[in-house]
This record gives sequence, structure tokens and C-alpha cells, in this order.
Amino acid sequence: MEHPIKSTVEKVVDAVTGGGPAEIPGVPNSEPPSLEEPTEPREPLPPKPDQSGPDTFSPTGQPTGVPQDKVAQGGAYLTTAQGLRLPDTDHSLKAGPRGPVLLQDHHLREKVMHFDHERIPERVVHARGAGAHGVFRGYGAASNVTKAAFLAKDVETPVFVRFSTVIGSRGSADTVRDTRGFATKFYTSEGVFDLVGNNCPIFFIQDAIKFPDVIHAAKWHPDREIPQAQTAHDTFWDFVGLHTEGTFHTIWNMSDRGIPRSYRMMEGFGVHTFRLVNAEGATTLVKFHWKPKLGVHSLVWEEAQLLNGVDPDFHRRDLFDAIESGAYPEWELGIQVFPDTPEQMFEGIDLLDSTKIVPEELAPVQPIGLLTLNRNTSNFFAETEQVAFHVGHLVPGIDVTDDPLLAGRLFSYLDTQITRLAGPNFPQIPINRPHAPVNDMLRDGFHQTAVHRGVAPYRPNSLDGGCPFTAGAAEGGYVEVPTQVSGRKVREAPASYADHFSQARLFWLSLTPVEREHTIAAYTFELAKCYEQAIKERYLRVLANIDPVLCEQVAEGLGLPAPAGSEPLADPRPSPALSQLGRTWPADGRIIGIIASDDDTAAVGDVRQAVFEGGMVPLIIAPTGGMLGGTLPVQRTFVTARSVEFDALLVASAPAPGKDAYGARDAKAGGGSDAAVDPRVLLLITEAYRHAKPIGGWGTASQVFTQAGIPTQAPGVLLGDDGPTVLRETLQLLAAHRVWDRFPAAAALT
Ligand code: HDE
Repeated sequence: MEHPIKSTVEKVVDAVTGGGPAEIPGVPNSEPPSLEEPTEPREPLPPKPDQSGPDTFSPTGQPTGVPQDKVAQGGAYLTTAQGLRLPDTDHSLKAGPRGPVLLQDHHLREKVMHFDHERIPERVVHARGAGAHGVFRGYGAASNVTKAAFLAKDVETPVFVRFSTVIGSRGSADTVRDTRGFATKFYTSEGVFDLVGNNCPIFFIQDAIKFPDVIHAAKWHPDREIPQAQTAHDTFWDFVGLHTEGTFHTIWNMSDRGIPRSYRMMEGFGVHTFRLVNAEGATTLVKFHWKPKLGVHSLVWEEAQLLNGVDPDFHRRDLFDAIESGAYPEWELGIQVFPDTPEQMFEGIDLLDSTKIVPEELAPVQPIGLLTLNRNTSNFFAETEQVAFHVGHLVPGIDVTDDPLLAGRLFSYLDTQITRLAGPNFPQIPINRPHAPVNDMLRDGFHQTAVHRGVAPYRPNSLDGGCPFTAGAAEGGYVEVPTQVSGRKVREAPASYADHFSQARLFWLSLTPVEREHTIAAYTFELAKCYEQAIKERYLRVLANIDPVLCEQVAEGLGLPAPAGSEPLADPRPSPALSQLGRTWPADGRIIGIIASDDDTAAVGDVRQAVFEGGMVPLIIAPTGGMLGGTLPVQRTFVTARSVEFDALLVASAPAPGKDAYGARDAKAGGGSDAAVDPRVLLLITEAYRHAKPIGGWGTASQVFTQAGIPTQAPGVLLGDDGPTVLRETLQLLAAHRVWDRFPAAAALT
């Protein structure tokens, strides 16, 4: 399939000349506000062009035909929830100006009552997330293995996707080290299909009965509810050191995969093996994969840590801004295909064990469709918070397997909504409504919004003319695959589930040296944050069963001896597909910071426009806010800018220290500087250099590098005669995401 995103460098090459006026994403509403409070009554503002609510379907899946903006609030005047117009919402009804307040104030009571109940329980896991609408187009490539209508060639299906972290609370920071959720709701013509996956192909546990254990261990300590949103504490390492089936998932999270640069740059995985059924009834086992068009990229750990404070919404903002600026994120859906044999094994790998992958080199991922996220939410609560996914939301052609982890999920996802969304009618919430006609016999309950007709919500009946009728496979009915089931009733796992280390080792061996460095550093960081020595020592024994070098390096950082492994080391063939490095990708939606002052306006204007044309976001960083040279809006000042926000930094000229460049006003300036360059700019450049980002400049920029102590010959330091040339070279480097040469690995790892 041809890549739909034109190469960024190509776009920039012919950009400097043209293009309309571009906007920095993030504008709060569809019209700029007036300075004075508006007083002329008018209808609510229309949504911004990038935003939309859920499609307008009835609770029973019928298209209502009502335009989306007409289902939001309407009318120019403030009303009660009953539509009664109100003259005042600033003062309670009182007996005289000094009170007391009267109990008959129905407006006060309604307003405060509703406010008191605005929050709902957050998700017990995956509480922190961000969502977007989009479309999925089937390639038809899966039609030989599944009859699912939405996978047929050129069928377009609306989707809603929610990305999330697992451990943290709803208000926690985005860039913590954690697994990310990647849940997709397909509103297909045959009913809703949910693919509730993660950005990780394996899971911590093999059996759902261990889910409360692993989550209790990973979340905060129950006595003082710390730490928030991270595994760098005793209870987590206590559990994974004793329950070693999570070894592969743990090393995955300790690698750079645990700190994605963006939701747009993550793979997604269905994790479990699913069973597909084609039109002839033949079955195939598959694993689902999402492959991002932008490649898989990560933060470096220090960046992630700084971001948690500087911009805790970094991933949310990145997703919304990219969609708003038209850099629509895309993923190909792919499947690994395995024969449906009675053993459900492939090349010796147990397909029902969700702690194992099948390396892509053994079973290539075959693309079967394209997902494009192209619309932002218009109300976070109504859409992202209330969306309810369920692995049991299936369509004909897709069935489940006997993976014991999946079985527990099939129970859990319905059950949890009863508490979270307060009752059994959550499928009727607008974001959850199917786009296929619903004719169930489920009635009443809290928050029933469908107005059902008829007198016979039971079967068989004759009073409602026999309706609803059951549908066989020929009428699109969902018929479970009649698989053979037999066995003794036991609480046991198959023998193959006892292998906890071979694939963790496979992963380790598949990483490049710099990726191994980061993995060692992450283990060392997390274990060093544990209090108990026994927990550290116990986990070193696990590491020894993955790889002796890994174990030694972490042990050294912890100041402990490296133990020997307790099991013979496996000798797996590495899977290069597991590494994130070694290719190039489009740089769409990346953030380019441009450090400038008034004198640079003309050159900066050209570069800024070229960055826009390349599908990226240019942020001008200047000594103070306002308009650079009276024409270019300044988005960041030396006070507000921090390097972690940018993928690359360009310097138009060396800025002299600003008037506010002293510690009492801005601690980043330290004790001030006698140097010719503002110390905050030196900090920006030093950090970006340290994080292996492309940095470049023209004009007097070389002074900045020299004063920051950065060798101008170092890899990824680009000095040129003019902005467009430097920008072109910067983008070439960004195609590999980072200047990896700045991260040489230790000899032991090369
Ligand atoms: Fe989940 N999981 N999970 N999970 N999970 C939930 O459902 C659960 C598992 C995943 O954006 C909950 O609606 C059990 C694997 C995602 O709304 C809950 C087990 C995978 C999301 C639940 C698992 C996932 C959830 C919490 C062990 C990857 C967020 C709120 C058997 C394949 C979906 C909710 C969203 C959410 C239970 C294991 C992914 C409690 C019992 C494996 C992406 O039902």
C-alpha cells in the first residue's frame, strides 16, 4: 500500500514559497473572545472544525438525522435543566441582601445538587486516557479468513479510540513508565466490535484470577497512597520477583516502550489469540496488531520525568494538536495468521498463553485495514470518560479462544460498568450507541433512555407479532464456533505456561545496544527506589535468568553482587521487529522550537512556514511574549519554554540575557550569566543536546553552542547559512527520531 503521508522532507523542500496562513493548534474555541464581556444574547458558538461529538444515533441504534451541533445545548438564554429561563445565577435567593438564604431557591438547589454529583468513579485500571474519533477502512485482505463485514474491501466504519496509561489515577501525568491501553470501538453495520488492546503484545499474567494481585501490587501502597502512576516501589517488585510469569511484560516496560513519545507513535496489540471464521465456516487463529505509520518512538527517561511536571498532559495535547492541525495519525491493522489446530500451538509457542509472542519473523503481520483518527472530541466526559469497551463486543467472523486471561476479561468489562456508569444501560450513552438497529429484550433499569414499544419483551410471543425473531448465520446472526471442550475440572495451568524467561531473553537479545542501555538504566532506577534489600536481591535473580550482562549491570548500579541464574539460558533467535531503531519515518506533527528575537523576523517567518507545510508545529521562543517583529506570534518565552516540549530546536541568533534572566525571577537562569547569551537558552540547548535531539542554527547561533559547551562538530549539531537549509537537515535527522550517535553504548553491550 502506498504511504498516504508525503515525506516530510519532500514537503518542506517546496514549502518556503507558498501556503495559506497557518495556525498553531490549541485555540480554545471557534471564535476569539472579545476583551469585554459579551452582552448581546446569541446561540452557543459552533464547535471548532476539528471537533465532533458522537454520531447521532438513537439509544436503539437508529440514525436520528439530527445534526451533531443540534444535540448539544441550544438557545441564547440560561435555563434550568427543565428549560426554564433564568434572570440571575450569581446570587442565592435570600430574605434581604444579608440573608438568610431561602430553602425555596430551586435554582440554587438544582445547580449545587448537580455539581455535587459531577464525578463518577474512575476506571479501576486505565483511568487516565485520551480519545479521538476516526474511520477504519478495510483492505479486503482478510476476507479469506473472516466474514466480518467491516473488514471487507473499502468498507468504511466509524471508530472511537481511547489511549490510556494503566496504573495512575485519572489526573495523573501522561509520560510515566507504564503500559498504554489502545482500545478501539468499531461502529460496524453488524453491531459494535471492540478491540481492547495495549501497546504491548504480552501481559503480566496468564490467568485472569491474578489480575487483582498484579494491579494491587503495581498501584500505590495502600497505607499512604504513594507513589502515583509508577512501578518504582516495593510492592510491584515484590510481586514480579515472586510471580515471574510477568518477566517479559516487565522487561518490555523497562525498555523504551514503557515511555512512548506519543500515542501516535505506538504499536497496538490485541494480545490474546482470537479465532476468525470465514463465510464457509473455516476457522483460523490470529493475533491483531496496530502498526503506526509514524513508526514506534519513545522519550528518554529524563525527558519523561521532566515532562511529568512541565506538561503532565503531554500525550493528550500531542494527540489533540496533531488532529487539530491536520496531521491525522494512522495505523494499519494487521493479523498474524496461524492454523486452528487442536493443540493451538505455533512453532512450539502456546497461542493461549498471553505472556508469549509469536515473533513477526515466524508469522509476518499481514495488513488488513487502515485506521485514521481525524476528529477530536467535543466533550471529554461525554465521550472519553463514558466510553465503555468490552472484549465481548464481537461481530460475526470474530470469535474468542480459551485463553484464561481472555475468559476473565469477558466477565470483567461488563461488570465494571455497573459501578462506573451506574447501571446496566451504559450501551445507551451516546458514545456507546451502536450504529446498527438494536432490538433486544433488555428493559428498564437506571438511566433507561430508550422508549421501548410493545407489550412482549419476551420470546416466544405472539402479542408483539413474534418480534424480535432470532437470526441464524445466514441472517447475520452471531453463531459461536462449535469448538470441542473436554477435560478434568482443575485449578492448573498447562506445562508450557511454566516457561517465564525464554521470551524475555528473546526480547533482550533483539534490542540494539542503546536500547539495552536504557533498559538497564530503567531496571536500576526502579529497583533502586525500592526500600527493601531482599526485594532487590530477589529481582536480580530474575534478571540472571534473562541475561548475565543485564543482571551484572543492574547489580552494579544497586551496589549488590550479581547472582547466578537458576535456569539454563534459552537460545532464541532474536526478532529484529522488536527493536524500535534502524529505519526512517515521517515526522508529521513533531514540534520544532525556534529561538529568535526581533531582528530575526524575516528568516524565522520562512522557517516557520516551512515547518507548517511539512505537517509539523513550529513554536517561536522569544525573550518576551507578544509579536516578533510585530508580525509573528510568540508561543513560548524564555520563562515558559523547556526543552522537553520540542523534538528539535533551531536557533536564529544568539539572544543576549533578558531583563528577567536572574534567579529570583526565574530559577532556570541560575545566578544569572556574564555570558553574552541568555542562560535559559543555554539550558534549552544543553538539555536538547543531552536528549539526543537535532539542534541547529544559523546567523550568530554558533555562539550559543560554544557557550553551552557543545562541540559544533558533534553528531546532530547543524550549523548553516540559512534557516531553510538547516531545517531540511534537521528533518532528515528527525526521520530517525533521535540522533542516536549521541548515545554510544558501553563496550559490554556492543
Ligand atoms: Fe483490562 N480492564 N483487564 N486489559 N483494559 C479494564 O474495564 C481486566 C487486560 C485494557 O479505554 C477495565 O472499562 C481484567 C489485558 C484497556 O476504557 C476492567 C484483565 C489488556 C482498558 C478491566 C484485564 C487490557 C482496560 C477497567 C485480566 C490488553 C481501558 C475499566 C484478565 C489486551 C479501556 C473498564 C478504556 C480496562 C479488566 C487485562 C486492556 C476492570 C480482569 C490483557 C485498554 O474491566
